[in-house]
Amino acid sequence: MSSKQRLSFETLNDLPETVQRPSYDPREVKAGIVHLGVGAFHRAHQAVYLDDLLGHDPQWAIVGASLRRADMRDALAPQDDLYTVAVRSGEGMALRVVGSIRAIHVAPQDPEALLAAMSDPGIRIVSLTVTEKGYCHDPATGDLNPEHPDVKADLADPRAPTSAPGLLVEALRRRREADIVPFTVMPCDNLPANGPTVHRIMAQYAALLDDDLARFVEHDVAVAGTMVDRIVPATTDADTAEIAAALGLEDAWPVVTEPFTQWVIEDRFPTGRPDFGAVGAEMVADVEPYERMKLRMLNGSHSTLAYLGYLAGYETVSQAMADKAVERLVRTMMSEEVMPTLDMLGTDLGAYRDALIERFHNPALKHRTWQIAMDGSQKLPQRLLGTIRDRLAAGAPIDRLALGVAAWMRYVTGTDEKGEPIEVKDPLAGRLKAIGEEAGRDPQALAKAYLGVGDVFGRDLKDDPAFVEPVTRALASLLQKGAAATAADFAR
Ligand code: CS2
Repeated sequence: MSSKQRLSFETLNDLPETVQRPSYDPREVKAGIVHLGVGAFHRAHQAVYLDDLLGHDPQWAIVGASLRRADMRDALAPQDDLYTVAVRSGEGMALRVVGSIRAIHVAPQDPEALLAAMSDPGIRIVSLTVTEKGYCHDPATGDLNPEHPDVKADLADPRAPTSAPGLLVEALRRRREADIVPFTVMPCDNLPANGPTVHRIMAQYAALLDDDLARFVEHDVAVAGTMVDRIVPATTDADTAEIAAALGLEDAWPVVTEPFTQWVIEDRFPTGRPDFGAVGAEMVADVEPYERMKLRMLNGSHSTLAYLGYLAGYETVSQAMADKAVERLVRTMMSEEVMPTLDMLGTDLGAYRDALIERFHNPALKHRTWQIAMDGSQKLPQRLLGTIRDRLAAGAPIDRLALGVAAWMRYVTGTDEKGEPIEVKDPLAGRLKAIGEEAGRDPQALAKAYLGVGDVFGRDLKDDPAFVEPVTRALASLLQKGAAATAADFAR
């Protein structure tokens, strides 16, 4: 770092006038929420809504936790947990310093401190962004995976858990024992039906410990599902340097995002909640239609763009979108294959699609295809396969969706079109690579081998010719012609 001063309580007043800063005194607020998974997404999304909220209600500050690494805590602690959100668009960069996160725990270093925070009567919500794989479930069924190594470790030592289900259930058990009302759990990850899914995973975990605890988790704990949306690429060193120059202060880990933000929350908080509606969140009785729309339209397109785009040699989403064939492919996939599966009364899906296309084009966001390609085995079911199942049930074609699936298969073989290795990040990466090596480059054999991965495809799809044939055709084209030419063919 250079000799510039660090962002902190002390230096808040030195910021340029153009930088928005907390409208409240971050030293005076009270914690009401524990958040598991203080990554870039949480800091650019929920923490920003709460930063707005603290201006009129100081009892909802966030105590954050990292479930694996200490790097976020180490970066933010010397700056009083303040950090910058940089909103990038064609119009430039708008900066804002956020103060809603008031502490960060590192679970593996001190699980007791985190559990104590979660058991504090002042905490009424525990929210999560731990990514799809953080829930330790089987992505095809949505059930807890009792064989998951973190789950096994927590079951062996349930009072000192480190997994998300383990921490939630242990904290709820402690509250119950101490006669403190349970917190409401609020998952903010891109899981299908994230409320019911997380509730089920917690109850299944609890059932492996004690039936009575499982009944309590099932009946006396509320889980509020949410739909969250904001594109937040990983911060680069160039971003950090540019932001420091604009602030006149060092910020070790700012976040970069787009202007758009959306948060839809199921209104199910029996023990109290902030007035989320006052700061722009939408409170609804049933969040599932919103989640389905967002997962299938935005994230389904994103994953397709990630695999096809990466294979075609595009480093970022906006570069892939600048290829007219790719843009057309994504647009027609949404219009013809995804939108007919959605039942969104009162929402103009065409306008939603057009807005997504515009967001994907944002040239100021360097959102790497490789970043979105991560953890595909955990993402595919809710992003593409649910849509595909609905289309198959309706006897409707799925060619473009099948191309998305085939592009994932081609990607996880671990070798790109030039024969260079791809750094595949996925909990199943090793297995997926081995499958690719064993099956070779015959499209039929390769598709068949990948379709046998039950954690992703379940048991129903691999024997359905209406699914297997288009996937195999698309994979054959990817292997023979490459991603760019295949996208052009499928865009027609
Ligand atoms: C992306 C999402 O990385 C990914 O898988 O598809 O993080 C996406 O940017 C967000 O869901 C947007 O709300």
